[in-house]
Amino acid sequence: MFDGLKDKLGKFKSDVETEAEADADAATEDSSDVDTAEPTPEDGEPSASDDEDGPGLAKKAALAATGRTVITEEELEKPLEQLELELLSGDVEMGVASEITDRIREQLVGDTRKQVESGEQVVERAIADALREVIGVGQFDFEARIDGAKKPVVIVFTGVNGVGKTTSIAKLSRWLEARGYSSVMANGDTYRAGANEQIEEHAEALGTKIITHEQGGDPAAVIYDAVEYADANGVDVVLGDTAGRLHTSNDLMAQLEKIDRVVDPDMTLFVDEAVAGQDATNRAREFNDAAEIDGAVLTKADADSQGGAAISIAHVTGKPILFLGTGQGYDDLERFDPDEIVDRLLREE
Ligand SMILES: Nc1nc2c(ncn2[C@@H]2O[C@H](COP(=O)(O)OP(=O)(O)OP(=O)(O)O)[C@@H](O)[C@H]2O)c(=O)[nH]1
Ligand SMILES: [Mg+2]
Repeated sequence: MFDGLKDKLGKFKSDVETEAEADADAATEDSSDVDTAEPTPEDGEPSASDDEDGPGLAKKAALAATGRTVITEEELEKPLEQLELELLSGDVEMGVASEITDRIREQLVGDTRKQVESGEQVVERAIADALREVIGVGQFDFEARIDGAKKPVVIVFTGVNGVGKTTSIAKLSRWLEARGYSSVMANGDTYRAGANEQIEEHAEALGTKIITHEQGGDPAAVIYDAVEYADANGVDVVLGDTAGRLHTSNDLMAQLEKIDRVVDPDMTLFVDEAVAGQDATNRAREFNDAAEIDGAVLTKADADSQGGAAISIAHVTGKPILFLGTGQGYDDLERFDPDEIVDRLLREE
């Protein structure tokens, strides 16, 4: 999963190592006659060997002799620049790429490494911390939110056509059922021919109640009916589908705004596919502007994607990715866990 990103991060790790080692070697050769007993200048004044770029070679040698060394900003510059370019080419949004590299720089520059912890571990920790900060934006406990909310909890799904909204609704119905919550689906996609039949098939396979109106009907009215059904029948969650395409994208946004106004959902989840990369990130921003989202579902994480959308969407919208779609089956839905994603991205195989 997200192999493009994984490769790029791995390359950065080894780039920094190579730079740091080359400099450390130079330092040891250059300063065999320096007193290596004291790693830092006693009086806090810059030592004679310090230059504008940070600790001088003599000081690095001194630190190395005591089992400690520092990574300088200079050593990091090239690999960081390279990483930023690689992230951009891997569909990471520009602001997110510089946020990641800034955080890594901040954490690594001047970091005093102990020999017990290899340089690689220090670099890996810096990357992990930076990624976790960026992709963990806004995370909340989805199940706890469902549990604590007044029933029925109304969730509306938005996103462009073909990204996996309807499939994700079906998967979430299964996910909720497994945790003891009943649900009703509402087909707010009254635009596309065949939309009713498609969602009805899912409902039948899952044994979930489905509310539909005729094609061309008012989507807000369908979801509203489902809320009334849920109210009357003690159903916990309403899962409202929406059209992915109307005559124009302005019509689509206006329709979503109307649903938002009329139904006033407890949560709006934006759905997009990992394979759409930067486009998915841009759409997340656009949809969030039209009908504020509470979180995102990133589908097709099983298909070969760079991973840029997975690490950009939360930072760009301020709303977390809550679920990953990992296949076409009803059970192919995972909670998006930032720690787990970071582990996967940095794990060596
Ligand atoms: N591999 C894979 N395929 C998926 C995933 N989620 C959805 N799909 C497939 O993507 C296709 C489109 O899914 P839909 O759920 O119909 O997409 P939609 O957003 O409802 O599309 P519209 O109703 O046209 O707007 C289907 O063939 C799904 O099986 C996923 O996580 N992984
Ligand atoms: Mg659909």
